[in-house]
Amino acid sequence: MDDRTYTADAEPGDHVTVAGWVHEVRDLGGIAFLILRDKSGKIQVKFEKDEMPEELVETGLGVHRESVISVTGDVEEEERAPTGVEMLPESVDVLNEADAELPLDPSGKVDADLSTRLDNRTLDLRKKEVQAIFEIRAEILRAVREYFRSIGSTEINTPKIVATGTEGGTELFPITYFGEEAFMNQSPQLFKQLMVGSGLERVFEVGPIFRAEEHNTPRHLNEATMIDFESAFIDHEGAMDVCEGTLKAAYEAVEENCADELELLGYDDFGVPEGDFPRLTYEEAIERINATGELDEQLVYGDDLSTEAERALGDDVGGHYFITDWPSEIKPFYIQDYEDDPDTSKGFDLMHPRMELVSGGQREHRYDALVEGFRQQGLDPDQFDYYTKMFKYGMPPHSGWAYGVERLVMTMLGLENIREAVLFPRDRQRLSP
Ligand code: ATP
Ligand code: AMO
Repeated sequence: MDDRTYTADAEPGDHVTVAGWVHEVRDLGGIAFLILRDKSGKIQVKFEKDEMPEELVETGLGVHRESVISVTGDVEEEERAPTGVEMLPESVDVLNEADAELPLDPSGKVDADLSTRLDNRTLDLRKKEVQAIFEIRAEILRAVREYFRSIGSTEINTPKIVATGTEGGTELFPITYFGEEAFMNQSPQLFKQLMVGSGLERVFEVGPIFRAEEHNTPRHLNEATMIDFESAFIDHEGAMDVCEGTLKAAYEAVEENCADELELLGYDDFGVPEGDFPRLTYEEAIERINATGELDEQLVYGDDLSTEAERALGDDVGGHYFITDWPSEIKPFYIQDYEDDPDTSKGFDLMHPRMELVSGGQREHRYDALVEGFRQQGLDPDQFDYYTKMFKYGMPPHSGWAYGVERLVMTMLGLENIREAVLFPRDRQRLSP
């Protein structure tokens, strides 16, 4: 592809061209070192002022930090060099000189706040420990796709410009679509359900969702990535099995394939969650939360769980767990209720001790009950005709769920802020870069 050698592959005795960024220049007088950095690592380039052409030394040592250069020369063993080898340059090409003043120090010697880092994400991502987050994110998505394929699930892509919301009207971003009102999609929910009624039966999607969340929090984004799963002929218990399997597959892959990245992030005890995740009913969950005595006010049946309540329960359980059997009225119209207990739904959440990771459930597949569900939530079923009518032509019983990718990365790596798990986060204050 290209004829440069990665710094990590440069062996003593080789004659190579390496290319990358000027990490550091150290001038000790008669001798000077330039540290060149590329994706694979770093290499020391030695300049001996009395023995090398003046022009070469001037070019090599005059270049600003973070400039892009390529260096050609011999590689030699050198015990005192940081990596045990160094290069003796024959030529140095400055491919693009960087400004002398940088808005962010990629060597990490000078701390920067998150906002400065996000404003200069390109420079921020020159730090190995920041890169590590995105290598791990990529590995999670690879592993999850492999897991889905292993259980016979087909990857789909559904529209992101849509006519209706699904997860509550207030969080929609409206747009104009050739003079008509349209919205950015909040969730692939209705489309993935339509696909279980197609010949595909079992599907997944990794894609963006858009939500006009009112507040700035460390765990909400206005554009997030979701891993959605939906399958015909499984109930909510079966969906939880797949949900748990997906999480474990992601953790196992990271443990197996991202040792270097985990080390950079300071993990020496990264563990794959073990055992079956507890499945608490909503009723058990609120009893347990009340029993912790952590809340100022006791929860009563029907309350949604506040952040404090989630934390109290998370501390009490101490690992991942499901909350099942939510009151029907706090779950969306597409979740099915128990036949013998219509006030209780087959919806569930997967929780990490710090926050919610997944919502899911068994879906209402019976046309009449579905349309009634719309009415009960104050939605006009006619607006959703494109969706509901397919329930008249052979829609199987089905279940599914969705993970927020950034929350998965954040909780797996113990990140303080969800923005650290996205390249270019969108929040109330941030529309660029
Ligand atoms: P999702 O939005 O996907 O449902 P979530 O973690 O926000 O995930 P919710 O059930 O909506 O789950 O909210 C749980 C709690 O989190 C709420 O009771 C509230 O205390 C807090 N919370 C949710 N959204 C916000 C927000 N935008 N700003 C501040 N706090 C919020
Ligand atoms: P829900 O709205 O709970 O469910 O979203 C599923 C998961 O997506 C993540 N998530 C977010 N992450 C960051 N910022 C946000 N603003 C944000 N909103 C959601 C969370 C959450 O648990 N259609 C259902 C899923 C289903 O039933 O299949 C849905 O969208 O991790």
